[in-house]
Amino acid sequence: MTQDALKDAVAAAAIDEIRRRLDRDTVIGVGTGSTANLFIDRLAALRNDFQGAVASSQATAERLQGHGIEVFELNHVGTVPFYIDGADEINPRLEMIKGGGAALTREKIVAACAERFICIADASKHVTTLGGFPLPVEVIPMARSYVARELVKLGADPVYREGVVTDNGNQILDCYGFLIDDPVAMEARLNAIVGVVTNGLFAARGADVLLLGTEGGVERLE
Ligand code: ABF
Repeated sequence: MTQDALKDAVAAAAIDEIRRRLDRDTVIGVGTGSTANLFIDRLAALRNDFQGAVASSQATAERLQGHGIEVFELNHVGTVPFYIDGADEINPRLEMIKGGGAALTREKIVAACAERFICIADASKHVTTLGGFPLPVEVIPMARSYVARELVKLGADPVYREGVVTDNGNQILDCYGFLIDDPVAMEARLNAIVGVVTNGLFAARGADVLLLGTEGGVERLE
């Protein structure tokens, strides 16, 4: 199976996971990236079964709207029962690295509001230890060099993702070479650097369910 076929299989599994729990008042959280896009495309068929969605990026909002799904501002929404999103890496404790698509801050905010985070990923994302994928850190532009120096002190090799401006008007440093043996502690440590908006570790609030696309079928880990 191709990686795209595995992504589509988990998108379909996510639809199965939520479809019986939707009602006309439900607003769901929807993530960003190619796996999330496949989920959005399948969600279109259910558009009359729920109220709408909160989007983790402008790109996702536009794709949802293109399918006739209403997009709500998070501040106007009460409970978000589900947040469905991909990941760049996920470990057996369902802690993740996210942000390869530069949408990490809004993803983390919507995830924080969600009762259940359903991660959809192909098998290549499943790792024993996080850190093979460079860890994205969103920074206030004027703090970029300062934050980079602080990241070097922590053992990383940060690289400025040139030409990328986040939906929040900020910049991204991709941290290579980090040893992430304690993701919860590392997430908090990075958040404490002045000028950091968000880092791509989703460990304090990881996923609740992982739908993992493998050659043998979709595995459900909780
Ligand atoms: C988002 O999409 C990100 O946090 C992550 O960077 C990425 C995963 O991308 P894809 O689904 O395209 O592999 O969820």
